[in-house]
Amino acid sequence: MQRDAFLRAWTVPQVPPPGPEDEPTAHRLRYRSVWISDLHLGTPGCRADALLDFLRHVESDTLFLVGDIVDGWQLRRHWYWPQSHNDVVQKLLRKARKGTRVVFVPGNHDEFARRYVGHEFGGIEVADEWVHETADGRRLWILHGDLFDGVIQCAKWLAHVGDTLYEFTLKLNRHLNSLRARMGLPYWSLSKYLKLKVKRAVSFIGDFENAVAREARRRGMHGVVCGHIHHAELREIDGITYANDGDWVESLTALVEHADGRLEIIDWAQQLRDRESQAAATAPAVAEAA
Ligand SMILES: [Mn+2]
Repeated sequence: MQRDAFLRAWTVPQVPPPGPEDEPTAHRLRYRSVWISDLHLGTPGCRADALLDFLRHVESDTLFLVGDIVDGWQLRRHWYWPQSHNDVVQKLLRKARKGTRVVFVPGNHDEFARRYVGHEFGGIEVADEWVHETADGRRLWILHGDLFDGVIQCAKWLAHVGDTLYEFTLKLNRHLNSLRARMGLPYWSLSKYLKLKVKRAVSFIGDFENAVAREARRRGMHGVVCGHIHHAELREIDGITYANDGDWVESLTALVEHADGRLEIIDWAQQLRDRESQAAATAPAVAEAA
């Protein structure tokens, strides 16, 4: 035994070996439960690389896949399945094999999986919905959430582009109305019309959240966890905990339960940005040392 090597092991910060991805890393996070949904594997929109990074860093006793995991709708129209999407599936199966309880609650885009409710494949349990008890004894109803869609969903996209679109329509409105004036037509506000649409889309999110929370209360739950609307949220609605784990197309978010039952939304896009800026900050120091 080299004494120097022994001492170094205690005094020099340990850098994890650049081994296989599944080796423990320095940034490993551990939670009691993790909820992710709306991965939309099988579509170019899925941020599989960020998701893989998340799955490599985050461990949990239970992992809930809250629907729209594989996008069967888009795959039927157009086959898109790159290696990274395969890696995500492999990673999920591996977690199930290594002792994580993985529960899959199908959504509308992977409704084909609803046929397998009550079964399991590769250690992943499939269920229509689920009731999870937190470490502090709260009962959470888990579902994808598509059952609560209103008819105004078609206007949903407007909520995302709202502001930019609004500025643009103001401009367009001016041109349109000078044209209308020349044609002898009365003033008509395009921006007002669209703003109403955007407002309706924003209220769709609110309506959805209220409807889900109301149903959770009716079922005697303390809270509800869902996905579907790609809008991460964690708040109280009339005494019911409403939690939405977001998505892995735009927001790159997950919901986690800490060991004491506390819930939190994890923003992995922010994680990645932090790590990037950290790497940029330490890069010159490394160069100096070399
Ligand atoms: Mn959905």
